[in-house]
Amino acid sequence: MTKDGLEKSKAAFERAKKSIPGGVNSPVRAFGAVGGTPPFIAKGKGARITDVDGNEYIDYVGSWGPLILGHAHPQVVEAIREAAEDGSSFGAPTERETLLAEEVKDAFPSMALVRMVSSGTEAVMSAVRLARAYTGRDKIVKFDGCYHGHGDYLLVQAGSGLATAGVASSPGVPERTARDTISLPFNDADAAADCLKAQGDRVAAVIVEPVAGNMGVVPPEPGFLEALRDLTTTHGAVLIFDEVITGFRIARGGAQERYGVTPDLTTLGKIIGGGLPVGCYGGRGDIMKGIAPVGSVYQAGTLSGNPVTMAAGLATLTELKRDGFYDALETTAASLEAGIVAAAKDADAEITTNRVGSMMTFFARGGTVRNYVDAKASDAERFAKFHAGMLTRGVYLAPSQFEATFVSAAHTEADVAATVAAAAAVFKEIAAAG
Ligand code: KE4
Repeated sequence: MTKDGLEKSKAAFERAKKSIPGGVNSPVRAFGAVGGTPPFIAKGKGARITDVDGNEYIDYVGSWGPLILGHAHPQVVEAIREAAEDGSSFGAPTERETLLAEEVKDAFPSMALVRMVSSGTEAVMSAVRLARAYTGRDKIVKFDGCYHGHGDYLLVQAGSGLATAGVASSPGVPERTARDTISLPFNDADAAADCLKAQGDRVAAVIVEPVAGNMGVVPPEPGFLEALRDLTTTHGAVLIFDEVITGFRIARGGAQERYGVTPDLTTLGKIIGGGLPVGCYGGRGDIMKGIAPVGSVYQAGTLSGNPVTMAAGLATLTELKRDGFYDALETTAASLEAGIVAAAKDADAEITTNRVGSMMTFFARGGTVRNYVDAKASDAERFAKFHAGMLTRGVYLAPSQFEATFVSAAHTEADVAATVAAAAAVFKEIAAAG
């Protein structure tokens, strides 16, 4: 490492800022929440990434979820090469799109019909438009701390009163758009019941991350998802599971397999593209038939179903079907959680850990974290110190308290041991600094 090991990244960051807002193509990458210079990554292999200064890190971001197999998996690289040599895009139907759609349907039986798009945002925007067309209603119910991409009507946070119209969470989103979105506390089935009782006949859809990943990992409490299922059925609203993170992550069939609750529509992304740009939405045939060209709900995309992306996704999903894949992932993830928890205890560092399968979050606070209010009560400064300490010890964590730590099939017990040792040192360092 050079002086502070990031000289080339610093130069790269300054240069990038001259051409790209904030020097990044997605805000969280700028390390705003944790400070310091974001390492510019040169390459990745398996569970490790290397920055432009030659520093190597054990990677727990995994491109924010897609890389469940780790970086540059041989099968995925070969599939991309082979597909690319036949042409990168045609804007015409190809058989690989059907093959990936069939793989998705096999894992998600609730998805009778599937439409591929190029991002999770696009998948969610399309699913919401479809739900509004299907019901003839305008209102959308979401949950505080859940993120569903940057579509206007989902960049909305809770309004002043519970179940009242939401307020835009970004400039540029018209208030009249935000007014149709209601944001309720996650894990609050009573609030959802009250909301739908009062205005259920105007609600087109309830959309939820069935396991929240965007306020940090927050699992659904027993009965919460079941309550949303019952309420949406009773009031004729469409239940949308946003499984962009959880799909193929916490089980091959995502949260709906793990918790046994079946939504009307599902959105996917990330893992199904094997690291290439992708999104997809699908669900009940009677709803999906509303989509053009069968129905009149318009949605389109130049690179939707891109053959190279489909090839990367197919190679990835094929690996996930290997016997014992998720059992092995669970073993590694459980080992990491136990090690970090023990290290924190040893150093009298107060943390709360939420984990579902190979996605987890270590909150810089004690007690329980069951919703966004709890998550926001974490000690942001202590998290930032932990993040920085881990980075200098070669462990690359998400640069935000409100994200997930992802374990991949490429992480080894040795990686876990090295990570836990780094955490033990950082917890002690923070404690000693007072
Ligand atoms: P994309 O448009 O970024 O592909 O997907 C949007 C999206 C939709 N739904 C859920 C549950 C999501 O988590 C996301 C995107 N996730 C974030 C990180 N939590 C992407 C990282 C980023 O914004 O840079």
